[in-house]
Amino acid sequence: MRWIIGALAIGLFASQTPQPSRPTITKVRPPHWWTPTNWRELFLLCEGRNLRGAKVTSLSPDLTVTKVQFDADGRYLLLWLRLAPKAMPRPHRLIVRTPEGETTITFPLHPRPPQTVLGKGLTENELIYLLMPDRFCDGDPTNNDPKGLNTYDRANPRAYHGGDLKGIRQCLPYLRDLGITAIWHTPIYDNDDASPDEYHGYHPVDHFAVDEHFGTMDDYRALIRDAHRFGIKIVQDHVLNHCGPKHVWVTHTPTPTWFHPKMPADYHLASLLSPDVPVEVKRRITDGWLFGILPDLNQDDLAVAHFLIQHSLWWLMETGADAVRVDTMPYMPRPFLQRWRNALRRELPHVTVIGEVLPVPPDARVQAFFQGGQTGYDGVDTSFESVFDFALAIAIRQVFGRDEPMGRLKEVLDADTLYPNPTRLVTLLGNHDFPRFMTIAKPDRRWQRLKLAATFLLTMRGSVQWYYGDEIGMEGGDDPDNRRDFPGGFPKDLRNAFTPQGRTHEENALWVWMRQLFGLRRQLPWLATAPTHWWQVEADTLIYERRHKGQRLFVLLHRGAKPLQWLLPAASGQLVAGEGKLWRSGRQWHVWVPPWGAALILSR
Ligand SMILES: [Ca+2]
Ligand SMILES: [Ca+2]
Ligand SMILES: [Ca+2]
Ligand SMILES: [Ca+2]
Repeated sequence: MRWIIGALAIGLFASQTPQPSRPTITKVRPPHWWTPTNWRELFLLCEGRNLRGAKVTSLSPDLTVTKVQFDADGRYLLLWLRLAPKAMPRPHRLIVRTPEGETTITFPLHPRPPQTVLGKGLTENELIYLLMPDRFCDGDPTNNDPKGLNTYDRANPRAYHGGDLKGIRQCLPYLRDLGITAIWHTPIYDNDDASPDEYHGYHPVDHFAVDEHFGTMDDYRALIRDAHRFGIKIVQDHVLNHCGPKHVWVTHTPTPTWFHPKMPADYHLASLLSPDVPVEVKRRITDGWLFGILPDLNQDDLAVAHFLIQHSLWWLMETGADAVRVDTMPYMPRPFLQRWRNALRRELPHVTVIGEVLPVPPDARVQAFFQGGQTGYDGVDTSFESVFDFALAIAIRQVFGRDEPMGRLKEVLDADTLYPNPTRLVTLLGNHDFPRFMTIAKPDRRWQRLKLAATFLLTMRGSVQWYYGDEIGMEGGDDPDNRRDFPGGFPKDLRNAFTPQGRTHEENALWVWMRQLFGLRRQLPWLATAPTHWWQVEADTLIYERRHKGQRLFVLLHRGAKPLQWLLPAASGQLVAGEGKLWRSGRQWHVWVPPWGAALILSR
């Protein structure tokens, strides 16, 4: 009797769920690719059920299956394909078979977009405006709590505030009027739907989707299309080092070596510079989990490396973005960085990249080690055009914000010999990881301090990155206070600082000054690359000249108690910006600059 009951029970179970172990596939990453492409060894990470033991057959002559892997739980199928050089742009079918059944993967190859809509890359003279999509402008209040999970709370600095891609698009005229030439936005990957504190986008749970709070892929493409029409380029923010703590990979890893074992990261980046530092010490930097919580991807696992390289190619091909900013660059193995960079160049020769290399304390040697154009002791040339110049940023903040002697700026610039290409550095006053300049500046003369700092930044070598809201002197302490909402970008805001009427007198004066500096910079693009001649370097006075083919720009920055007087070492001159005076007596030109003033004089 007992065996009959047992058989009945099995029979009942089987009838409730017919074919209990038939293979299914719910997600394929990347979801599609392009043809023709130079990236022809394609890796598909397929998610589903009952995939253990699967065999895969291609029904397309354009796709050859070269390797099939799966995890012990049958949750992932890791599929390696070779694309024919002239593969047809159409859906291609693959059959996945296990002894229990079969399923089909339909994998589309899209026609490769024409070169005219693909990324143009950044020039040396780019003026890059950094913004956080959640904190700039809310163009669509209907997506503010898209899943009804209470992720939206403007009173909570660690929650979504409603900013989105439509909002950025609406503000393009503002950015064009200000005079910037590119936007770098922090990541828009789908982050965990239930975690309000992931408003920043750096914790992807799906590398191939736009977060619901920011809009859709169509919204993003519309933003890029319009930005390009305005002459504004787009810099994407790619996170290659880690994924979000809530990623499904954390509980079900696709391969046993997908992540490094959990251990807190070491942040002493200078250890990477020396061949003598033991490998184990360096691996604590490259293999550790940032803040002890960010799942650290193992780029030495070939599947991980392919996944990440493809994800970068995919976003660039899909959207036509112009450049990539790479998050937490030194925390990844350098051979991988080189490989990633070269793969991008082969597919998209014009796209440029900027690495975030942020040594604490500031260290130009570490920044230089990661810039491309030189081969390190490890045999690696990262080939990254640009890294941020945090060493100079810290010095500018200390000098103009905290009264350190101005000579410190020259000292930092004297280290330019370390860099393969100092004019490709990206300079800045701060970003979303630093307290705002206005907040760290001494309370006396804060507006003049910011004005002088910005004048130095915009008249020195390198590309410039500007943090949203600094043009109206926004305040903010440590993260997340430094990520306040741009006033006027959000429903019920009491004022709109996107318009002159919505700014205070001081805010507007700074805004107008910034527009003038950005304009000057576009008018004299050689400021990014020209040599610097130092005329006067004192604690409270800095006079330097940038020279290019018969044009000379003299920059006088002065914060002494008395006005500055100086004889212009040129036969003529024109005050192009600033509150100084310039007059001629006999054959001499005299310059006068008031305390806490700046004067920019152009001679031809
Ligand atoms: Ca919104
Ligand atoms: Ca989602
Ligand atoms: Ca989400
Ligand atoms: Ca790492």
